[in-house]
Order: sequence, then structure tokens, then C-alpha cells
Amino acid sequence: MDIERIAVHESAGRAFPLSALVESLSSLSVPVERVTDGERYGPGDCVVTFSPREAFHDAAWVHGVRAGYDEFDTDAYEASGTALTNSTGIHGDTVPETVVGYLTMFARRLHVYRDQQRERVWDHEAYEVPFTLTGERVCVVGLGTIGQGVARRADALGMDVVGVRRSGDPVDGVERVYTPDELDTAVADARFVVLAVPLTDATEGLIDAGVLDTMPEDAYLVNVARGDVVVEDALLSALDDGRIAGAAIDAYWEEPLPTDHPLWGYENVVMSPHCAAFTNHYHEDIAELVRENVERATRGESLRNRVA
Ligand code: NDP
Ligand code: 7N6
Repeated sequence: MDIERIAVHESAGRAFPLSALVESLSSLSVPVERVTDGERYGPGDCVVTFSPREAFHDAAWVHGVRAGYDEFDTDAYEASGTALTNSTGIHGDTVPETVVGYLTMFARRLHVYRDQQRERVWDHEAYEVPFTLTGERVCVVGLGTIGQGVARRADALGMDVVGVRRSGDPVDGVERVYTPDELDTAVADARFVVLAVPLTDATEGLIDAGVLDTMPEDAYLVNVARGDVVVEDALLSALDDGRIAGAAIDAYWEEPLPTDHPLWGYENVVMSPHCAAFTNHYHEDIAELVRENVERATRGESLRNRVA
């Protein structure tokens, strides 16, 4: 693959300032340009993008700046012979740190006190409500870059960590790794269920009414994966009926979430606008992946993180 240009698509601006990535890639011997919709691509182009566009199928290689590539039509990439790479591997600190934040908020009731601060209310939760993370069980569904980052941190906090992954292979700090067919058993005794799986045919609707019913009534669901991994109505019903204690959500069924969506209204739901991975060095992490793959392409080697 002969890369003659890196085209940084405007959609990548959702994750970092485009100029920062262009600057970080400036050491490459190929030109790096910002491009907008309407641009045409050819066999010497690598496109760096947040979102898919049909025009990209004319390029040699497309790099998605997200780990999730569920919005990309991998069959179309296979058909056109355009390589597609993703950004799995760079979210091992950001998203897990955000998850630890959610867990801590719920255990130590920080979300309640932040809400009260706005109203200048001096009050504390009832004696039996606050708890410690130490000794509580977290079930991490998906034990890749993010899941392992969550597991390591939870283990360091003295939590009892179990998890679910396709392979069932063991993970440091995870007491028991279940396979997807054992999901109900895995979540049954968990105080927290953290979703860190990709959105695929196998994971769409994975967390349905049955799984939410199986979770203990004092359990919290954390979704940093994709909205459609959770059945929307099932989550809202479980919250309405008090069948789970609450939820922290970073990924939604529709984004931005409409302002009249019921999820906004729950005091026991912590919401972040799909920014669990945001960090001021995101452009550097992407640049490193792109630089490595430009070098690999030049040497005729296979691309890292190739997904189609
Ligand atoms: P990885 O590919 O590193 O890990 C994915 C994990 O999910 C693997 O452990 C894999 O199992 C497991 N898995 C896949 N299918 C299933 C299944 N059917 N049942 C149970 N486990 C399954 O991905 P990342 O950790 O980098 O990212 C995970 C997802 O998180 C992304 O695809 C993306 O959708 C989302 N994400 C969200 C972000 C945010 O800002 N909120 C930021 C980054 C990612 P195995 O190890 O056995 O293969
Ligand atoms: C944006 C990260 C992913 O899949 O959903 C996340 O990587 C988005 C900075």
C-alpha cells in the first residue's frame, strides 16, 4: 500500500481539534490535509475520520478514531478492498477512570450532594444508604482494553471482580471469567454491572428485561459501550419499578439524546454525553496509531487494528 496523503476528515473534530492531529502527524513524509465532505479520494489516500462516508471506499485505507466501528459497513470495505482500522487500545485509562468515578459517585453518594449543592441544601443521605466499594462485586461485561482497565482499578480498590468475555480466558485481577452464555450467573450477585463490549449482532439488546431482573435490586448498571447493547424500554422500566438501584450512562440509543427523553429525569441516573474517553491527548494517541500504520504500510506489513 503506497500512502501519498493523509486526509483528516472534519468529523474527527468531534474527538480533538483537527489542527492538533495535523501538527502531530507533521513528522510524516506524506502530506497531511484537513478535508470536508465533497472531497474525492484515490488509491494513495488514508482517511482519518470519526464517521463513515461512502466516498471513503475509494481510498486505500480508512482509520476510525473510535474503538467502536459499528457505524462502518465492513462488507462494503471488504468489497472495495479499502482497509479499515479502528482505535482499540487507546482507551485503557480514560474510560476506566470515568467508570471508577461513576462507581464512587454511587457508593459515596456524590451525585446526590452535587445536586444538593445547586440548591444550597445541607443534608446527608440516610445512615443505611452510603457504602464502600471495598468488598462489593463488579461484573465487567467485555474484558478488552476498557474492561481490563476497569477490572484492574476495581481490584486495586478492594472490589470483588468478575467478568464476561467471548473467549472466557483469564484476566489478571478478575476472580472468575464467564462466557456470554453465563451472563445471568455473572450478574446475579453483582453490585455493579459495567458494559464494555462492542456493539455487534451478538451484543445488540444483550441487557434486556431478563438480565435486569436477574441483577440484584441494589445493583447499578454502567454503560460505556453503545446504547443499543441495552434494551431502552427495559432499562426505563427497571428504573421506574426500582428493579435496579440506578445507572450511569455514557452511550445512548440516539445521540445527542433528545431533551425530552425520560432518562434525563432520574435522580439515580448519572449521565455523561458520550465523553468517557475524552482527554487532552487524544490526538496524540491517534497520531501514534496512524504513524505506526503508515510505517507498516510502507514496509508492506499488515496494519495494526485492521477490522476490514
Ligand atoms: P476490545 O476489543 O479491546 O474489547 C472488547 C471486549 O468485548 C473483549 O473482551 C471481547 O471478548 C468482548 N466481547 C465481544 N463480544 C462479546 C460478547 N458477545 N459477549 C461478551 N463479551 C464480548 O474493545 P475496547 O475495550 O477498546 O472497547 C469496547 C467498546 O467500548 C468499543 O467497541 C466501543 O463500542 C466502546 N467504547 C466506548 C467509548 C466511550 O467513549 N464511551 C470509548 C471507547 C470504546 P474477547 O476478549 O474474548 O474477544
Ligand atoms: C470518542 C471515543 C469509541 O468507540 O465511543 C468511543 O472509541 C468514542 C473520543
